[in-house]
Amino acid sequence: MQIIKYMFQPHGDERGQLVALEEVKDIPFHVKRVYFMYDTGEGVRRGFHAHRNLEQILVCIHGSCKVLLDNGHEKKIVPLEKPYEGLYVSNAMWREMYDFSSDAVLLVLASELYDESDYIRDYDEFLKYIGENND
Ligand code: T46
Repeated sequence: MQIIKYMFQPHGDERGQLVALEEVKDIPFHVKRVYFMYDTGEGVRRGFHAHRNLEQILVCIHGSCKVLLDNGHEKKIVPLEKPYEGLYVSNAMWREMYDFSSDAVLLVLASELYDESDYIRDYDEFLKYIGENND
């Protein structure tokens, strides 16, 4: 499984750092939705689902967390520790986010609007979906 991590360009000067993200140019899709999570309790794991039709970029803009990606054949753990790195998460990819530092803010740029029917929340159903669509 190939992990795609984008290293964004920080524009730094004596005032500090600034990262600008433009759809299509810095992000490989049109961004229809932005959300973020924070105040994530110790030991919490989130996610536990895949999407049928959604591309996302995850950026831990403060603090740190880990993301487990699972394509149904292989699992990889990706630490997110820098505000200028973005993890690309394709459709048909099971994801779990965990090991949030107490100050973590995880920003997500998404290619589609929120749609509960796009979620696959059952792992066996995910494996079936992979077998029918990706193999
Ligand atoms: C994903 C990972 C990385 C909304 O109303 N609109 C939204 O756009 C989102 C994302 C969520 N919600 C509501 C639905 C739930 O009542 O917020 C609540 C928490 O969402 P959820 O339990 O799905 O959160 P996570 O952290 O498990 O997953 C989220 C995204 O849902 C998911 O697409 O890839 O972050």
